[in-house]
Amino acid sequence: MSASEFLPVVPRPVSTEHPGGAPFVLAPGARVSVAGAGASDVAALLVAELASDCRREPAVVHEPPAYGDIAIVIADDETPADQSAEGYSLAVTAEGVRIGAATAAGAFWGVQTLRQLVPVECASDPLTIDPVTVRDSPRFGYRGAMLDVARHFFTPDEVKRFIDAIVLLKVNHLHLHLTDDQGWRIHIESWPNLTAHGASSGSDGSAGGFFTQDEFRDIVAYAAQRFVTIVPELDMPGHTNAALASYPELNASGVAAALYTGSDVGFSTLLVDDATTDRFIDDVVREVAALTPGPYLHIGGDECLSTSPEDFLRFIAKAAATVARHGKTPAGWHEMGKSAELPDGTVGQYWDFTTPRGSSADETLSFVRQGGAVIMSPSDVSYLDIVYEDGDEIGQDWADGPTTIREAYEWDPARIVPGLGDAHTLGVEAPVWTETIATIEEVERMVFPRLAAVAEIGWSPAPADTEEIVAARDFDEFAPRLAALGEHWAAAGTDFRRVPEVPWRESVRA
Ligand code: TNX
Repeated sequence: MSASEFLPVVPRPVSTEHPGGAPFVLAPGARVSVAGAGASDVAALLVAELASDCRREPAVVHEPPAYGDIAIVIADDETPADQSAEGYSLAVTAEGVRIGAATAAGAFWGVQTLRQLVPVECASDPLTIDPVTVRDSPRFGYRGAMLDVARHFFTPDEVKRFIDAIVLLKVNHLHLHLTDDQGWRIHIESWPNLTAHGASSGSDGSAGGFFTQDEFRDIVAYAAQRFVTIVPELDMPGHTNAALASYPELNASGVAAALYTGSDVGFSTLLVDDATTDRFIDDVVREVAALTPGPYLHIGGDECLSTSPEDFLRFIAKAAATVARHGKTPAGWHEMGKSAELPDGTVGQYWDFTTPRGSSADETLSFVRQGGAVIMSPSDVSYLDIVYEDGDEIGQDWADGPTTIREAYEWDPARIVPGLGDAHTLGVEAPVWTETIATIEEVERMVFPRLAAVAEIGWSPAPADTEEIVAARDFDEFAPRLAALGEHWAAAGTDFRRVPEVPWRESVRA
């Protein structure tokens, strides 16, 4: 590949051709020509980006493109060869830019590729793009990030800012960890003290906070406009101290627990086979299911060190059935696979290491045996709260930390749990837990650039089938593309860690 063929795009597209010739120039008077259902909404998002980044606001027209226009075409005959619902094509020539897709989502991902090709100096310099043809579609339908709003709370505006940043990487699911020992963050009409009291605390004595149901609906709608599905998590039966602090009747002692602001895990549990607890689960699941148009409702199930093994099995079978009864597909951390009574299709989320320990692999395959699928979040490479370097002030190191950008890149979801192939893998997700992370800027410095690595693993084709995963993914090829992305992050005001392995451009070095 010659330097002129370098395409500074993350995730790396499936195929790229460089026909050569004169570049595309976005001239004054250029328009965005739209055709097909949903194209004008996608065009509006593109125009908003061009307006804020480049101070150009092309008109959106429902007419065939003229010379120099940007066309967005959504039509059945744009379906990619692999039939992917999210695929797109992008052609840049002197005559114009054309994004073609069978769905609005595909067109939106094509727009994200285009945004990365627009020079960051577009506000002052001519906006030119070298000719290129891209054909692209994702390896996995589920490319996720998880934000823990329970330990430290993040406001709706901060969550939207996070959504804006993840879509540039074609991440299409945002898992919100809404409840934990330190706080309950979603208002529940039938159990109002969960937020009146249980939202008033946070890690390290932080202020807490919660989403009203209207605010949550607004986040869901904002995400949906950007083709992101919100996956709400109500973690149970462990990680429930905030609920236990809000309602004495949920406690074995009949006395409300104290609010908790530390970082221990595994000390709290809901009661099992208890009528009040059953009513509680039914109510919170019903209300959150009603706020959630997406298919999944995550019920946690991790680190239940204070629940007996027998109680855990009974609890999980009942809680997962409750989710299914309210019309959602249950999802949970891989420990939930201990249960052989999961509703058909229950999704498991693997969070053990890239080399499985104990029974984690078998618990993960249990979801497949029960008709479900798996999301891969190996904690030693995809946990974004793990420190980058020894001595970092923010972050944890329990998951074989530090986790460098290279480690976040050099793994593959099909090579972790023996017997789990792509067919039963929904995709990948990178979580950011926030015990030590107090502000959205700190979140961004932990998330970026490592989320770009996980997003590429979720989108781009699997590496060639070699034994040596390190050889199969070429970090040296990835790093210059990250450097280009760094300029876009800096221009967009997204913070990121200037890790030493990436040749960041002079202009973005902090
Ligand atoms: C483990 S991963 C947890 C979280 C912590 C995280 C800290 C998982 C399912 N549970 O409760 O916040 O480690 O890195």
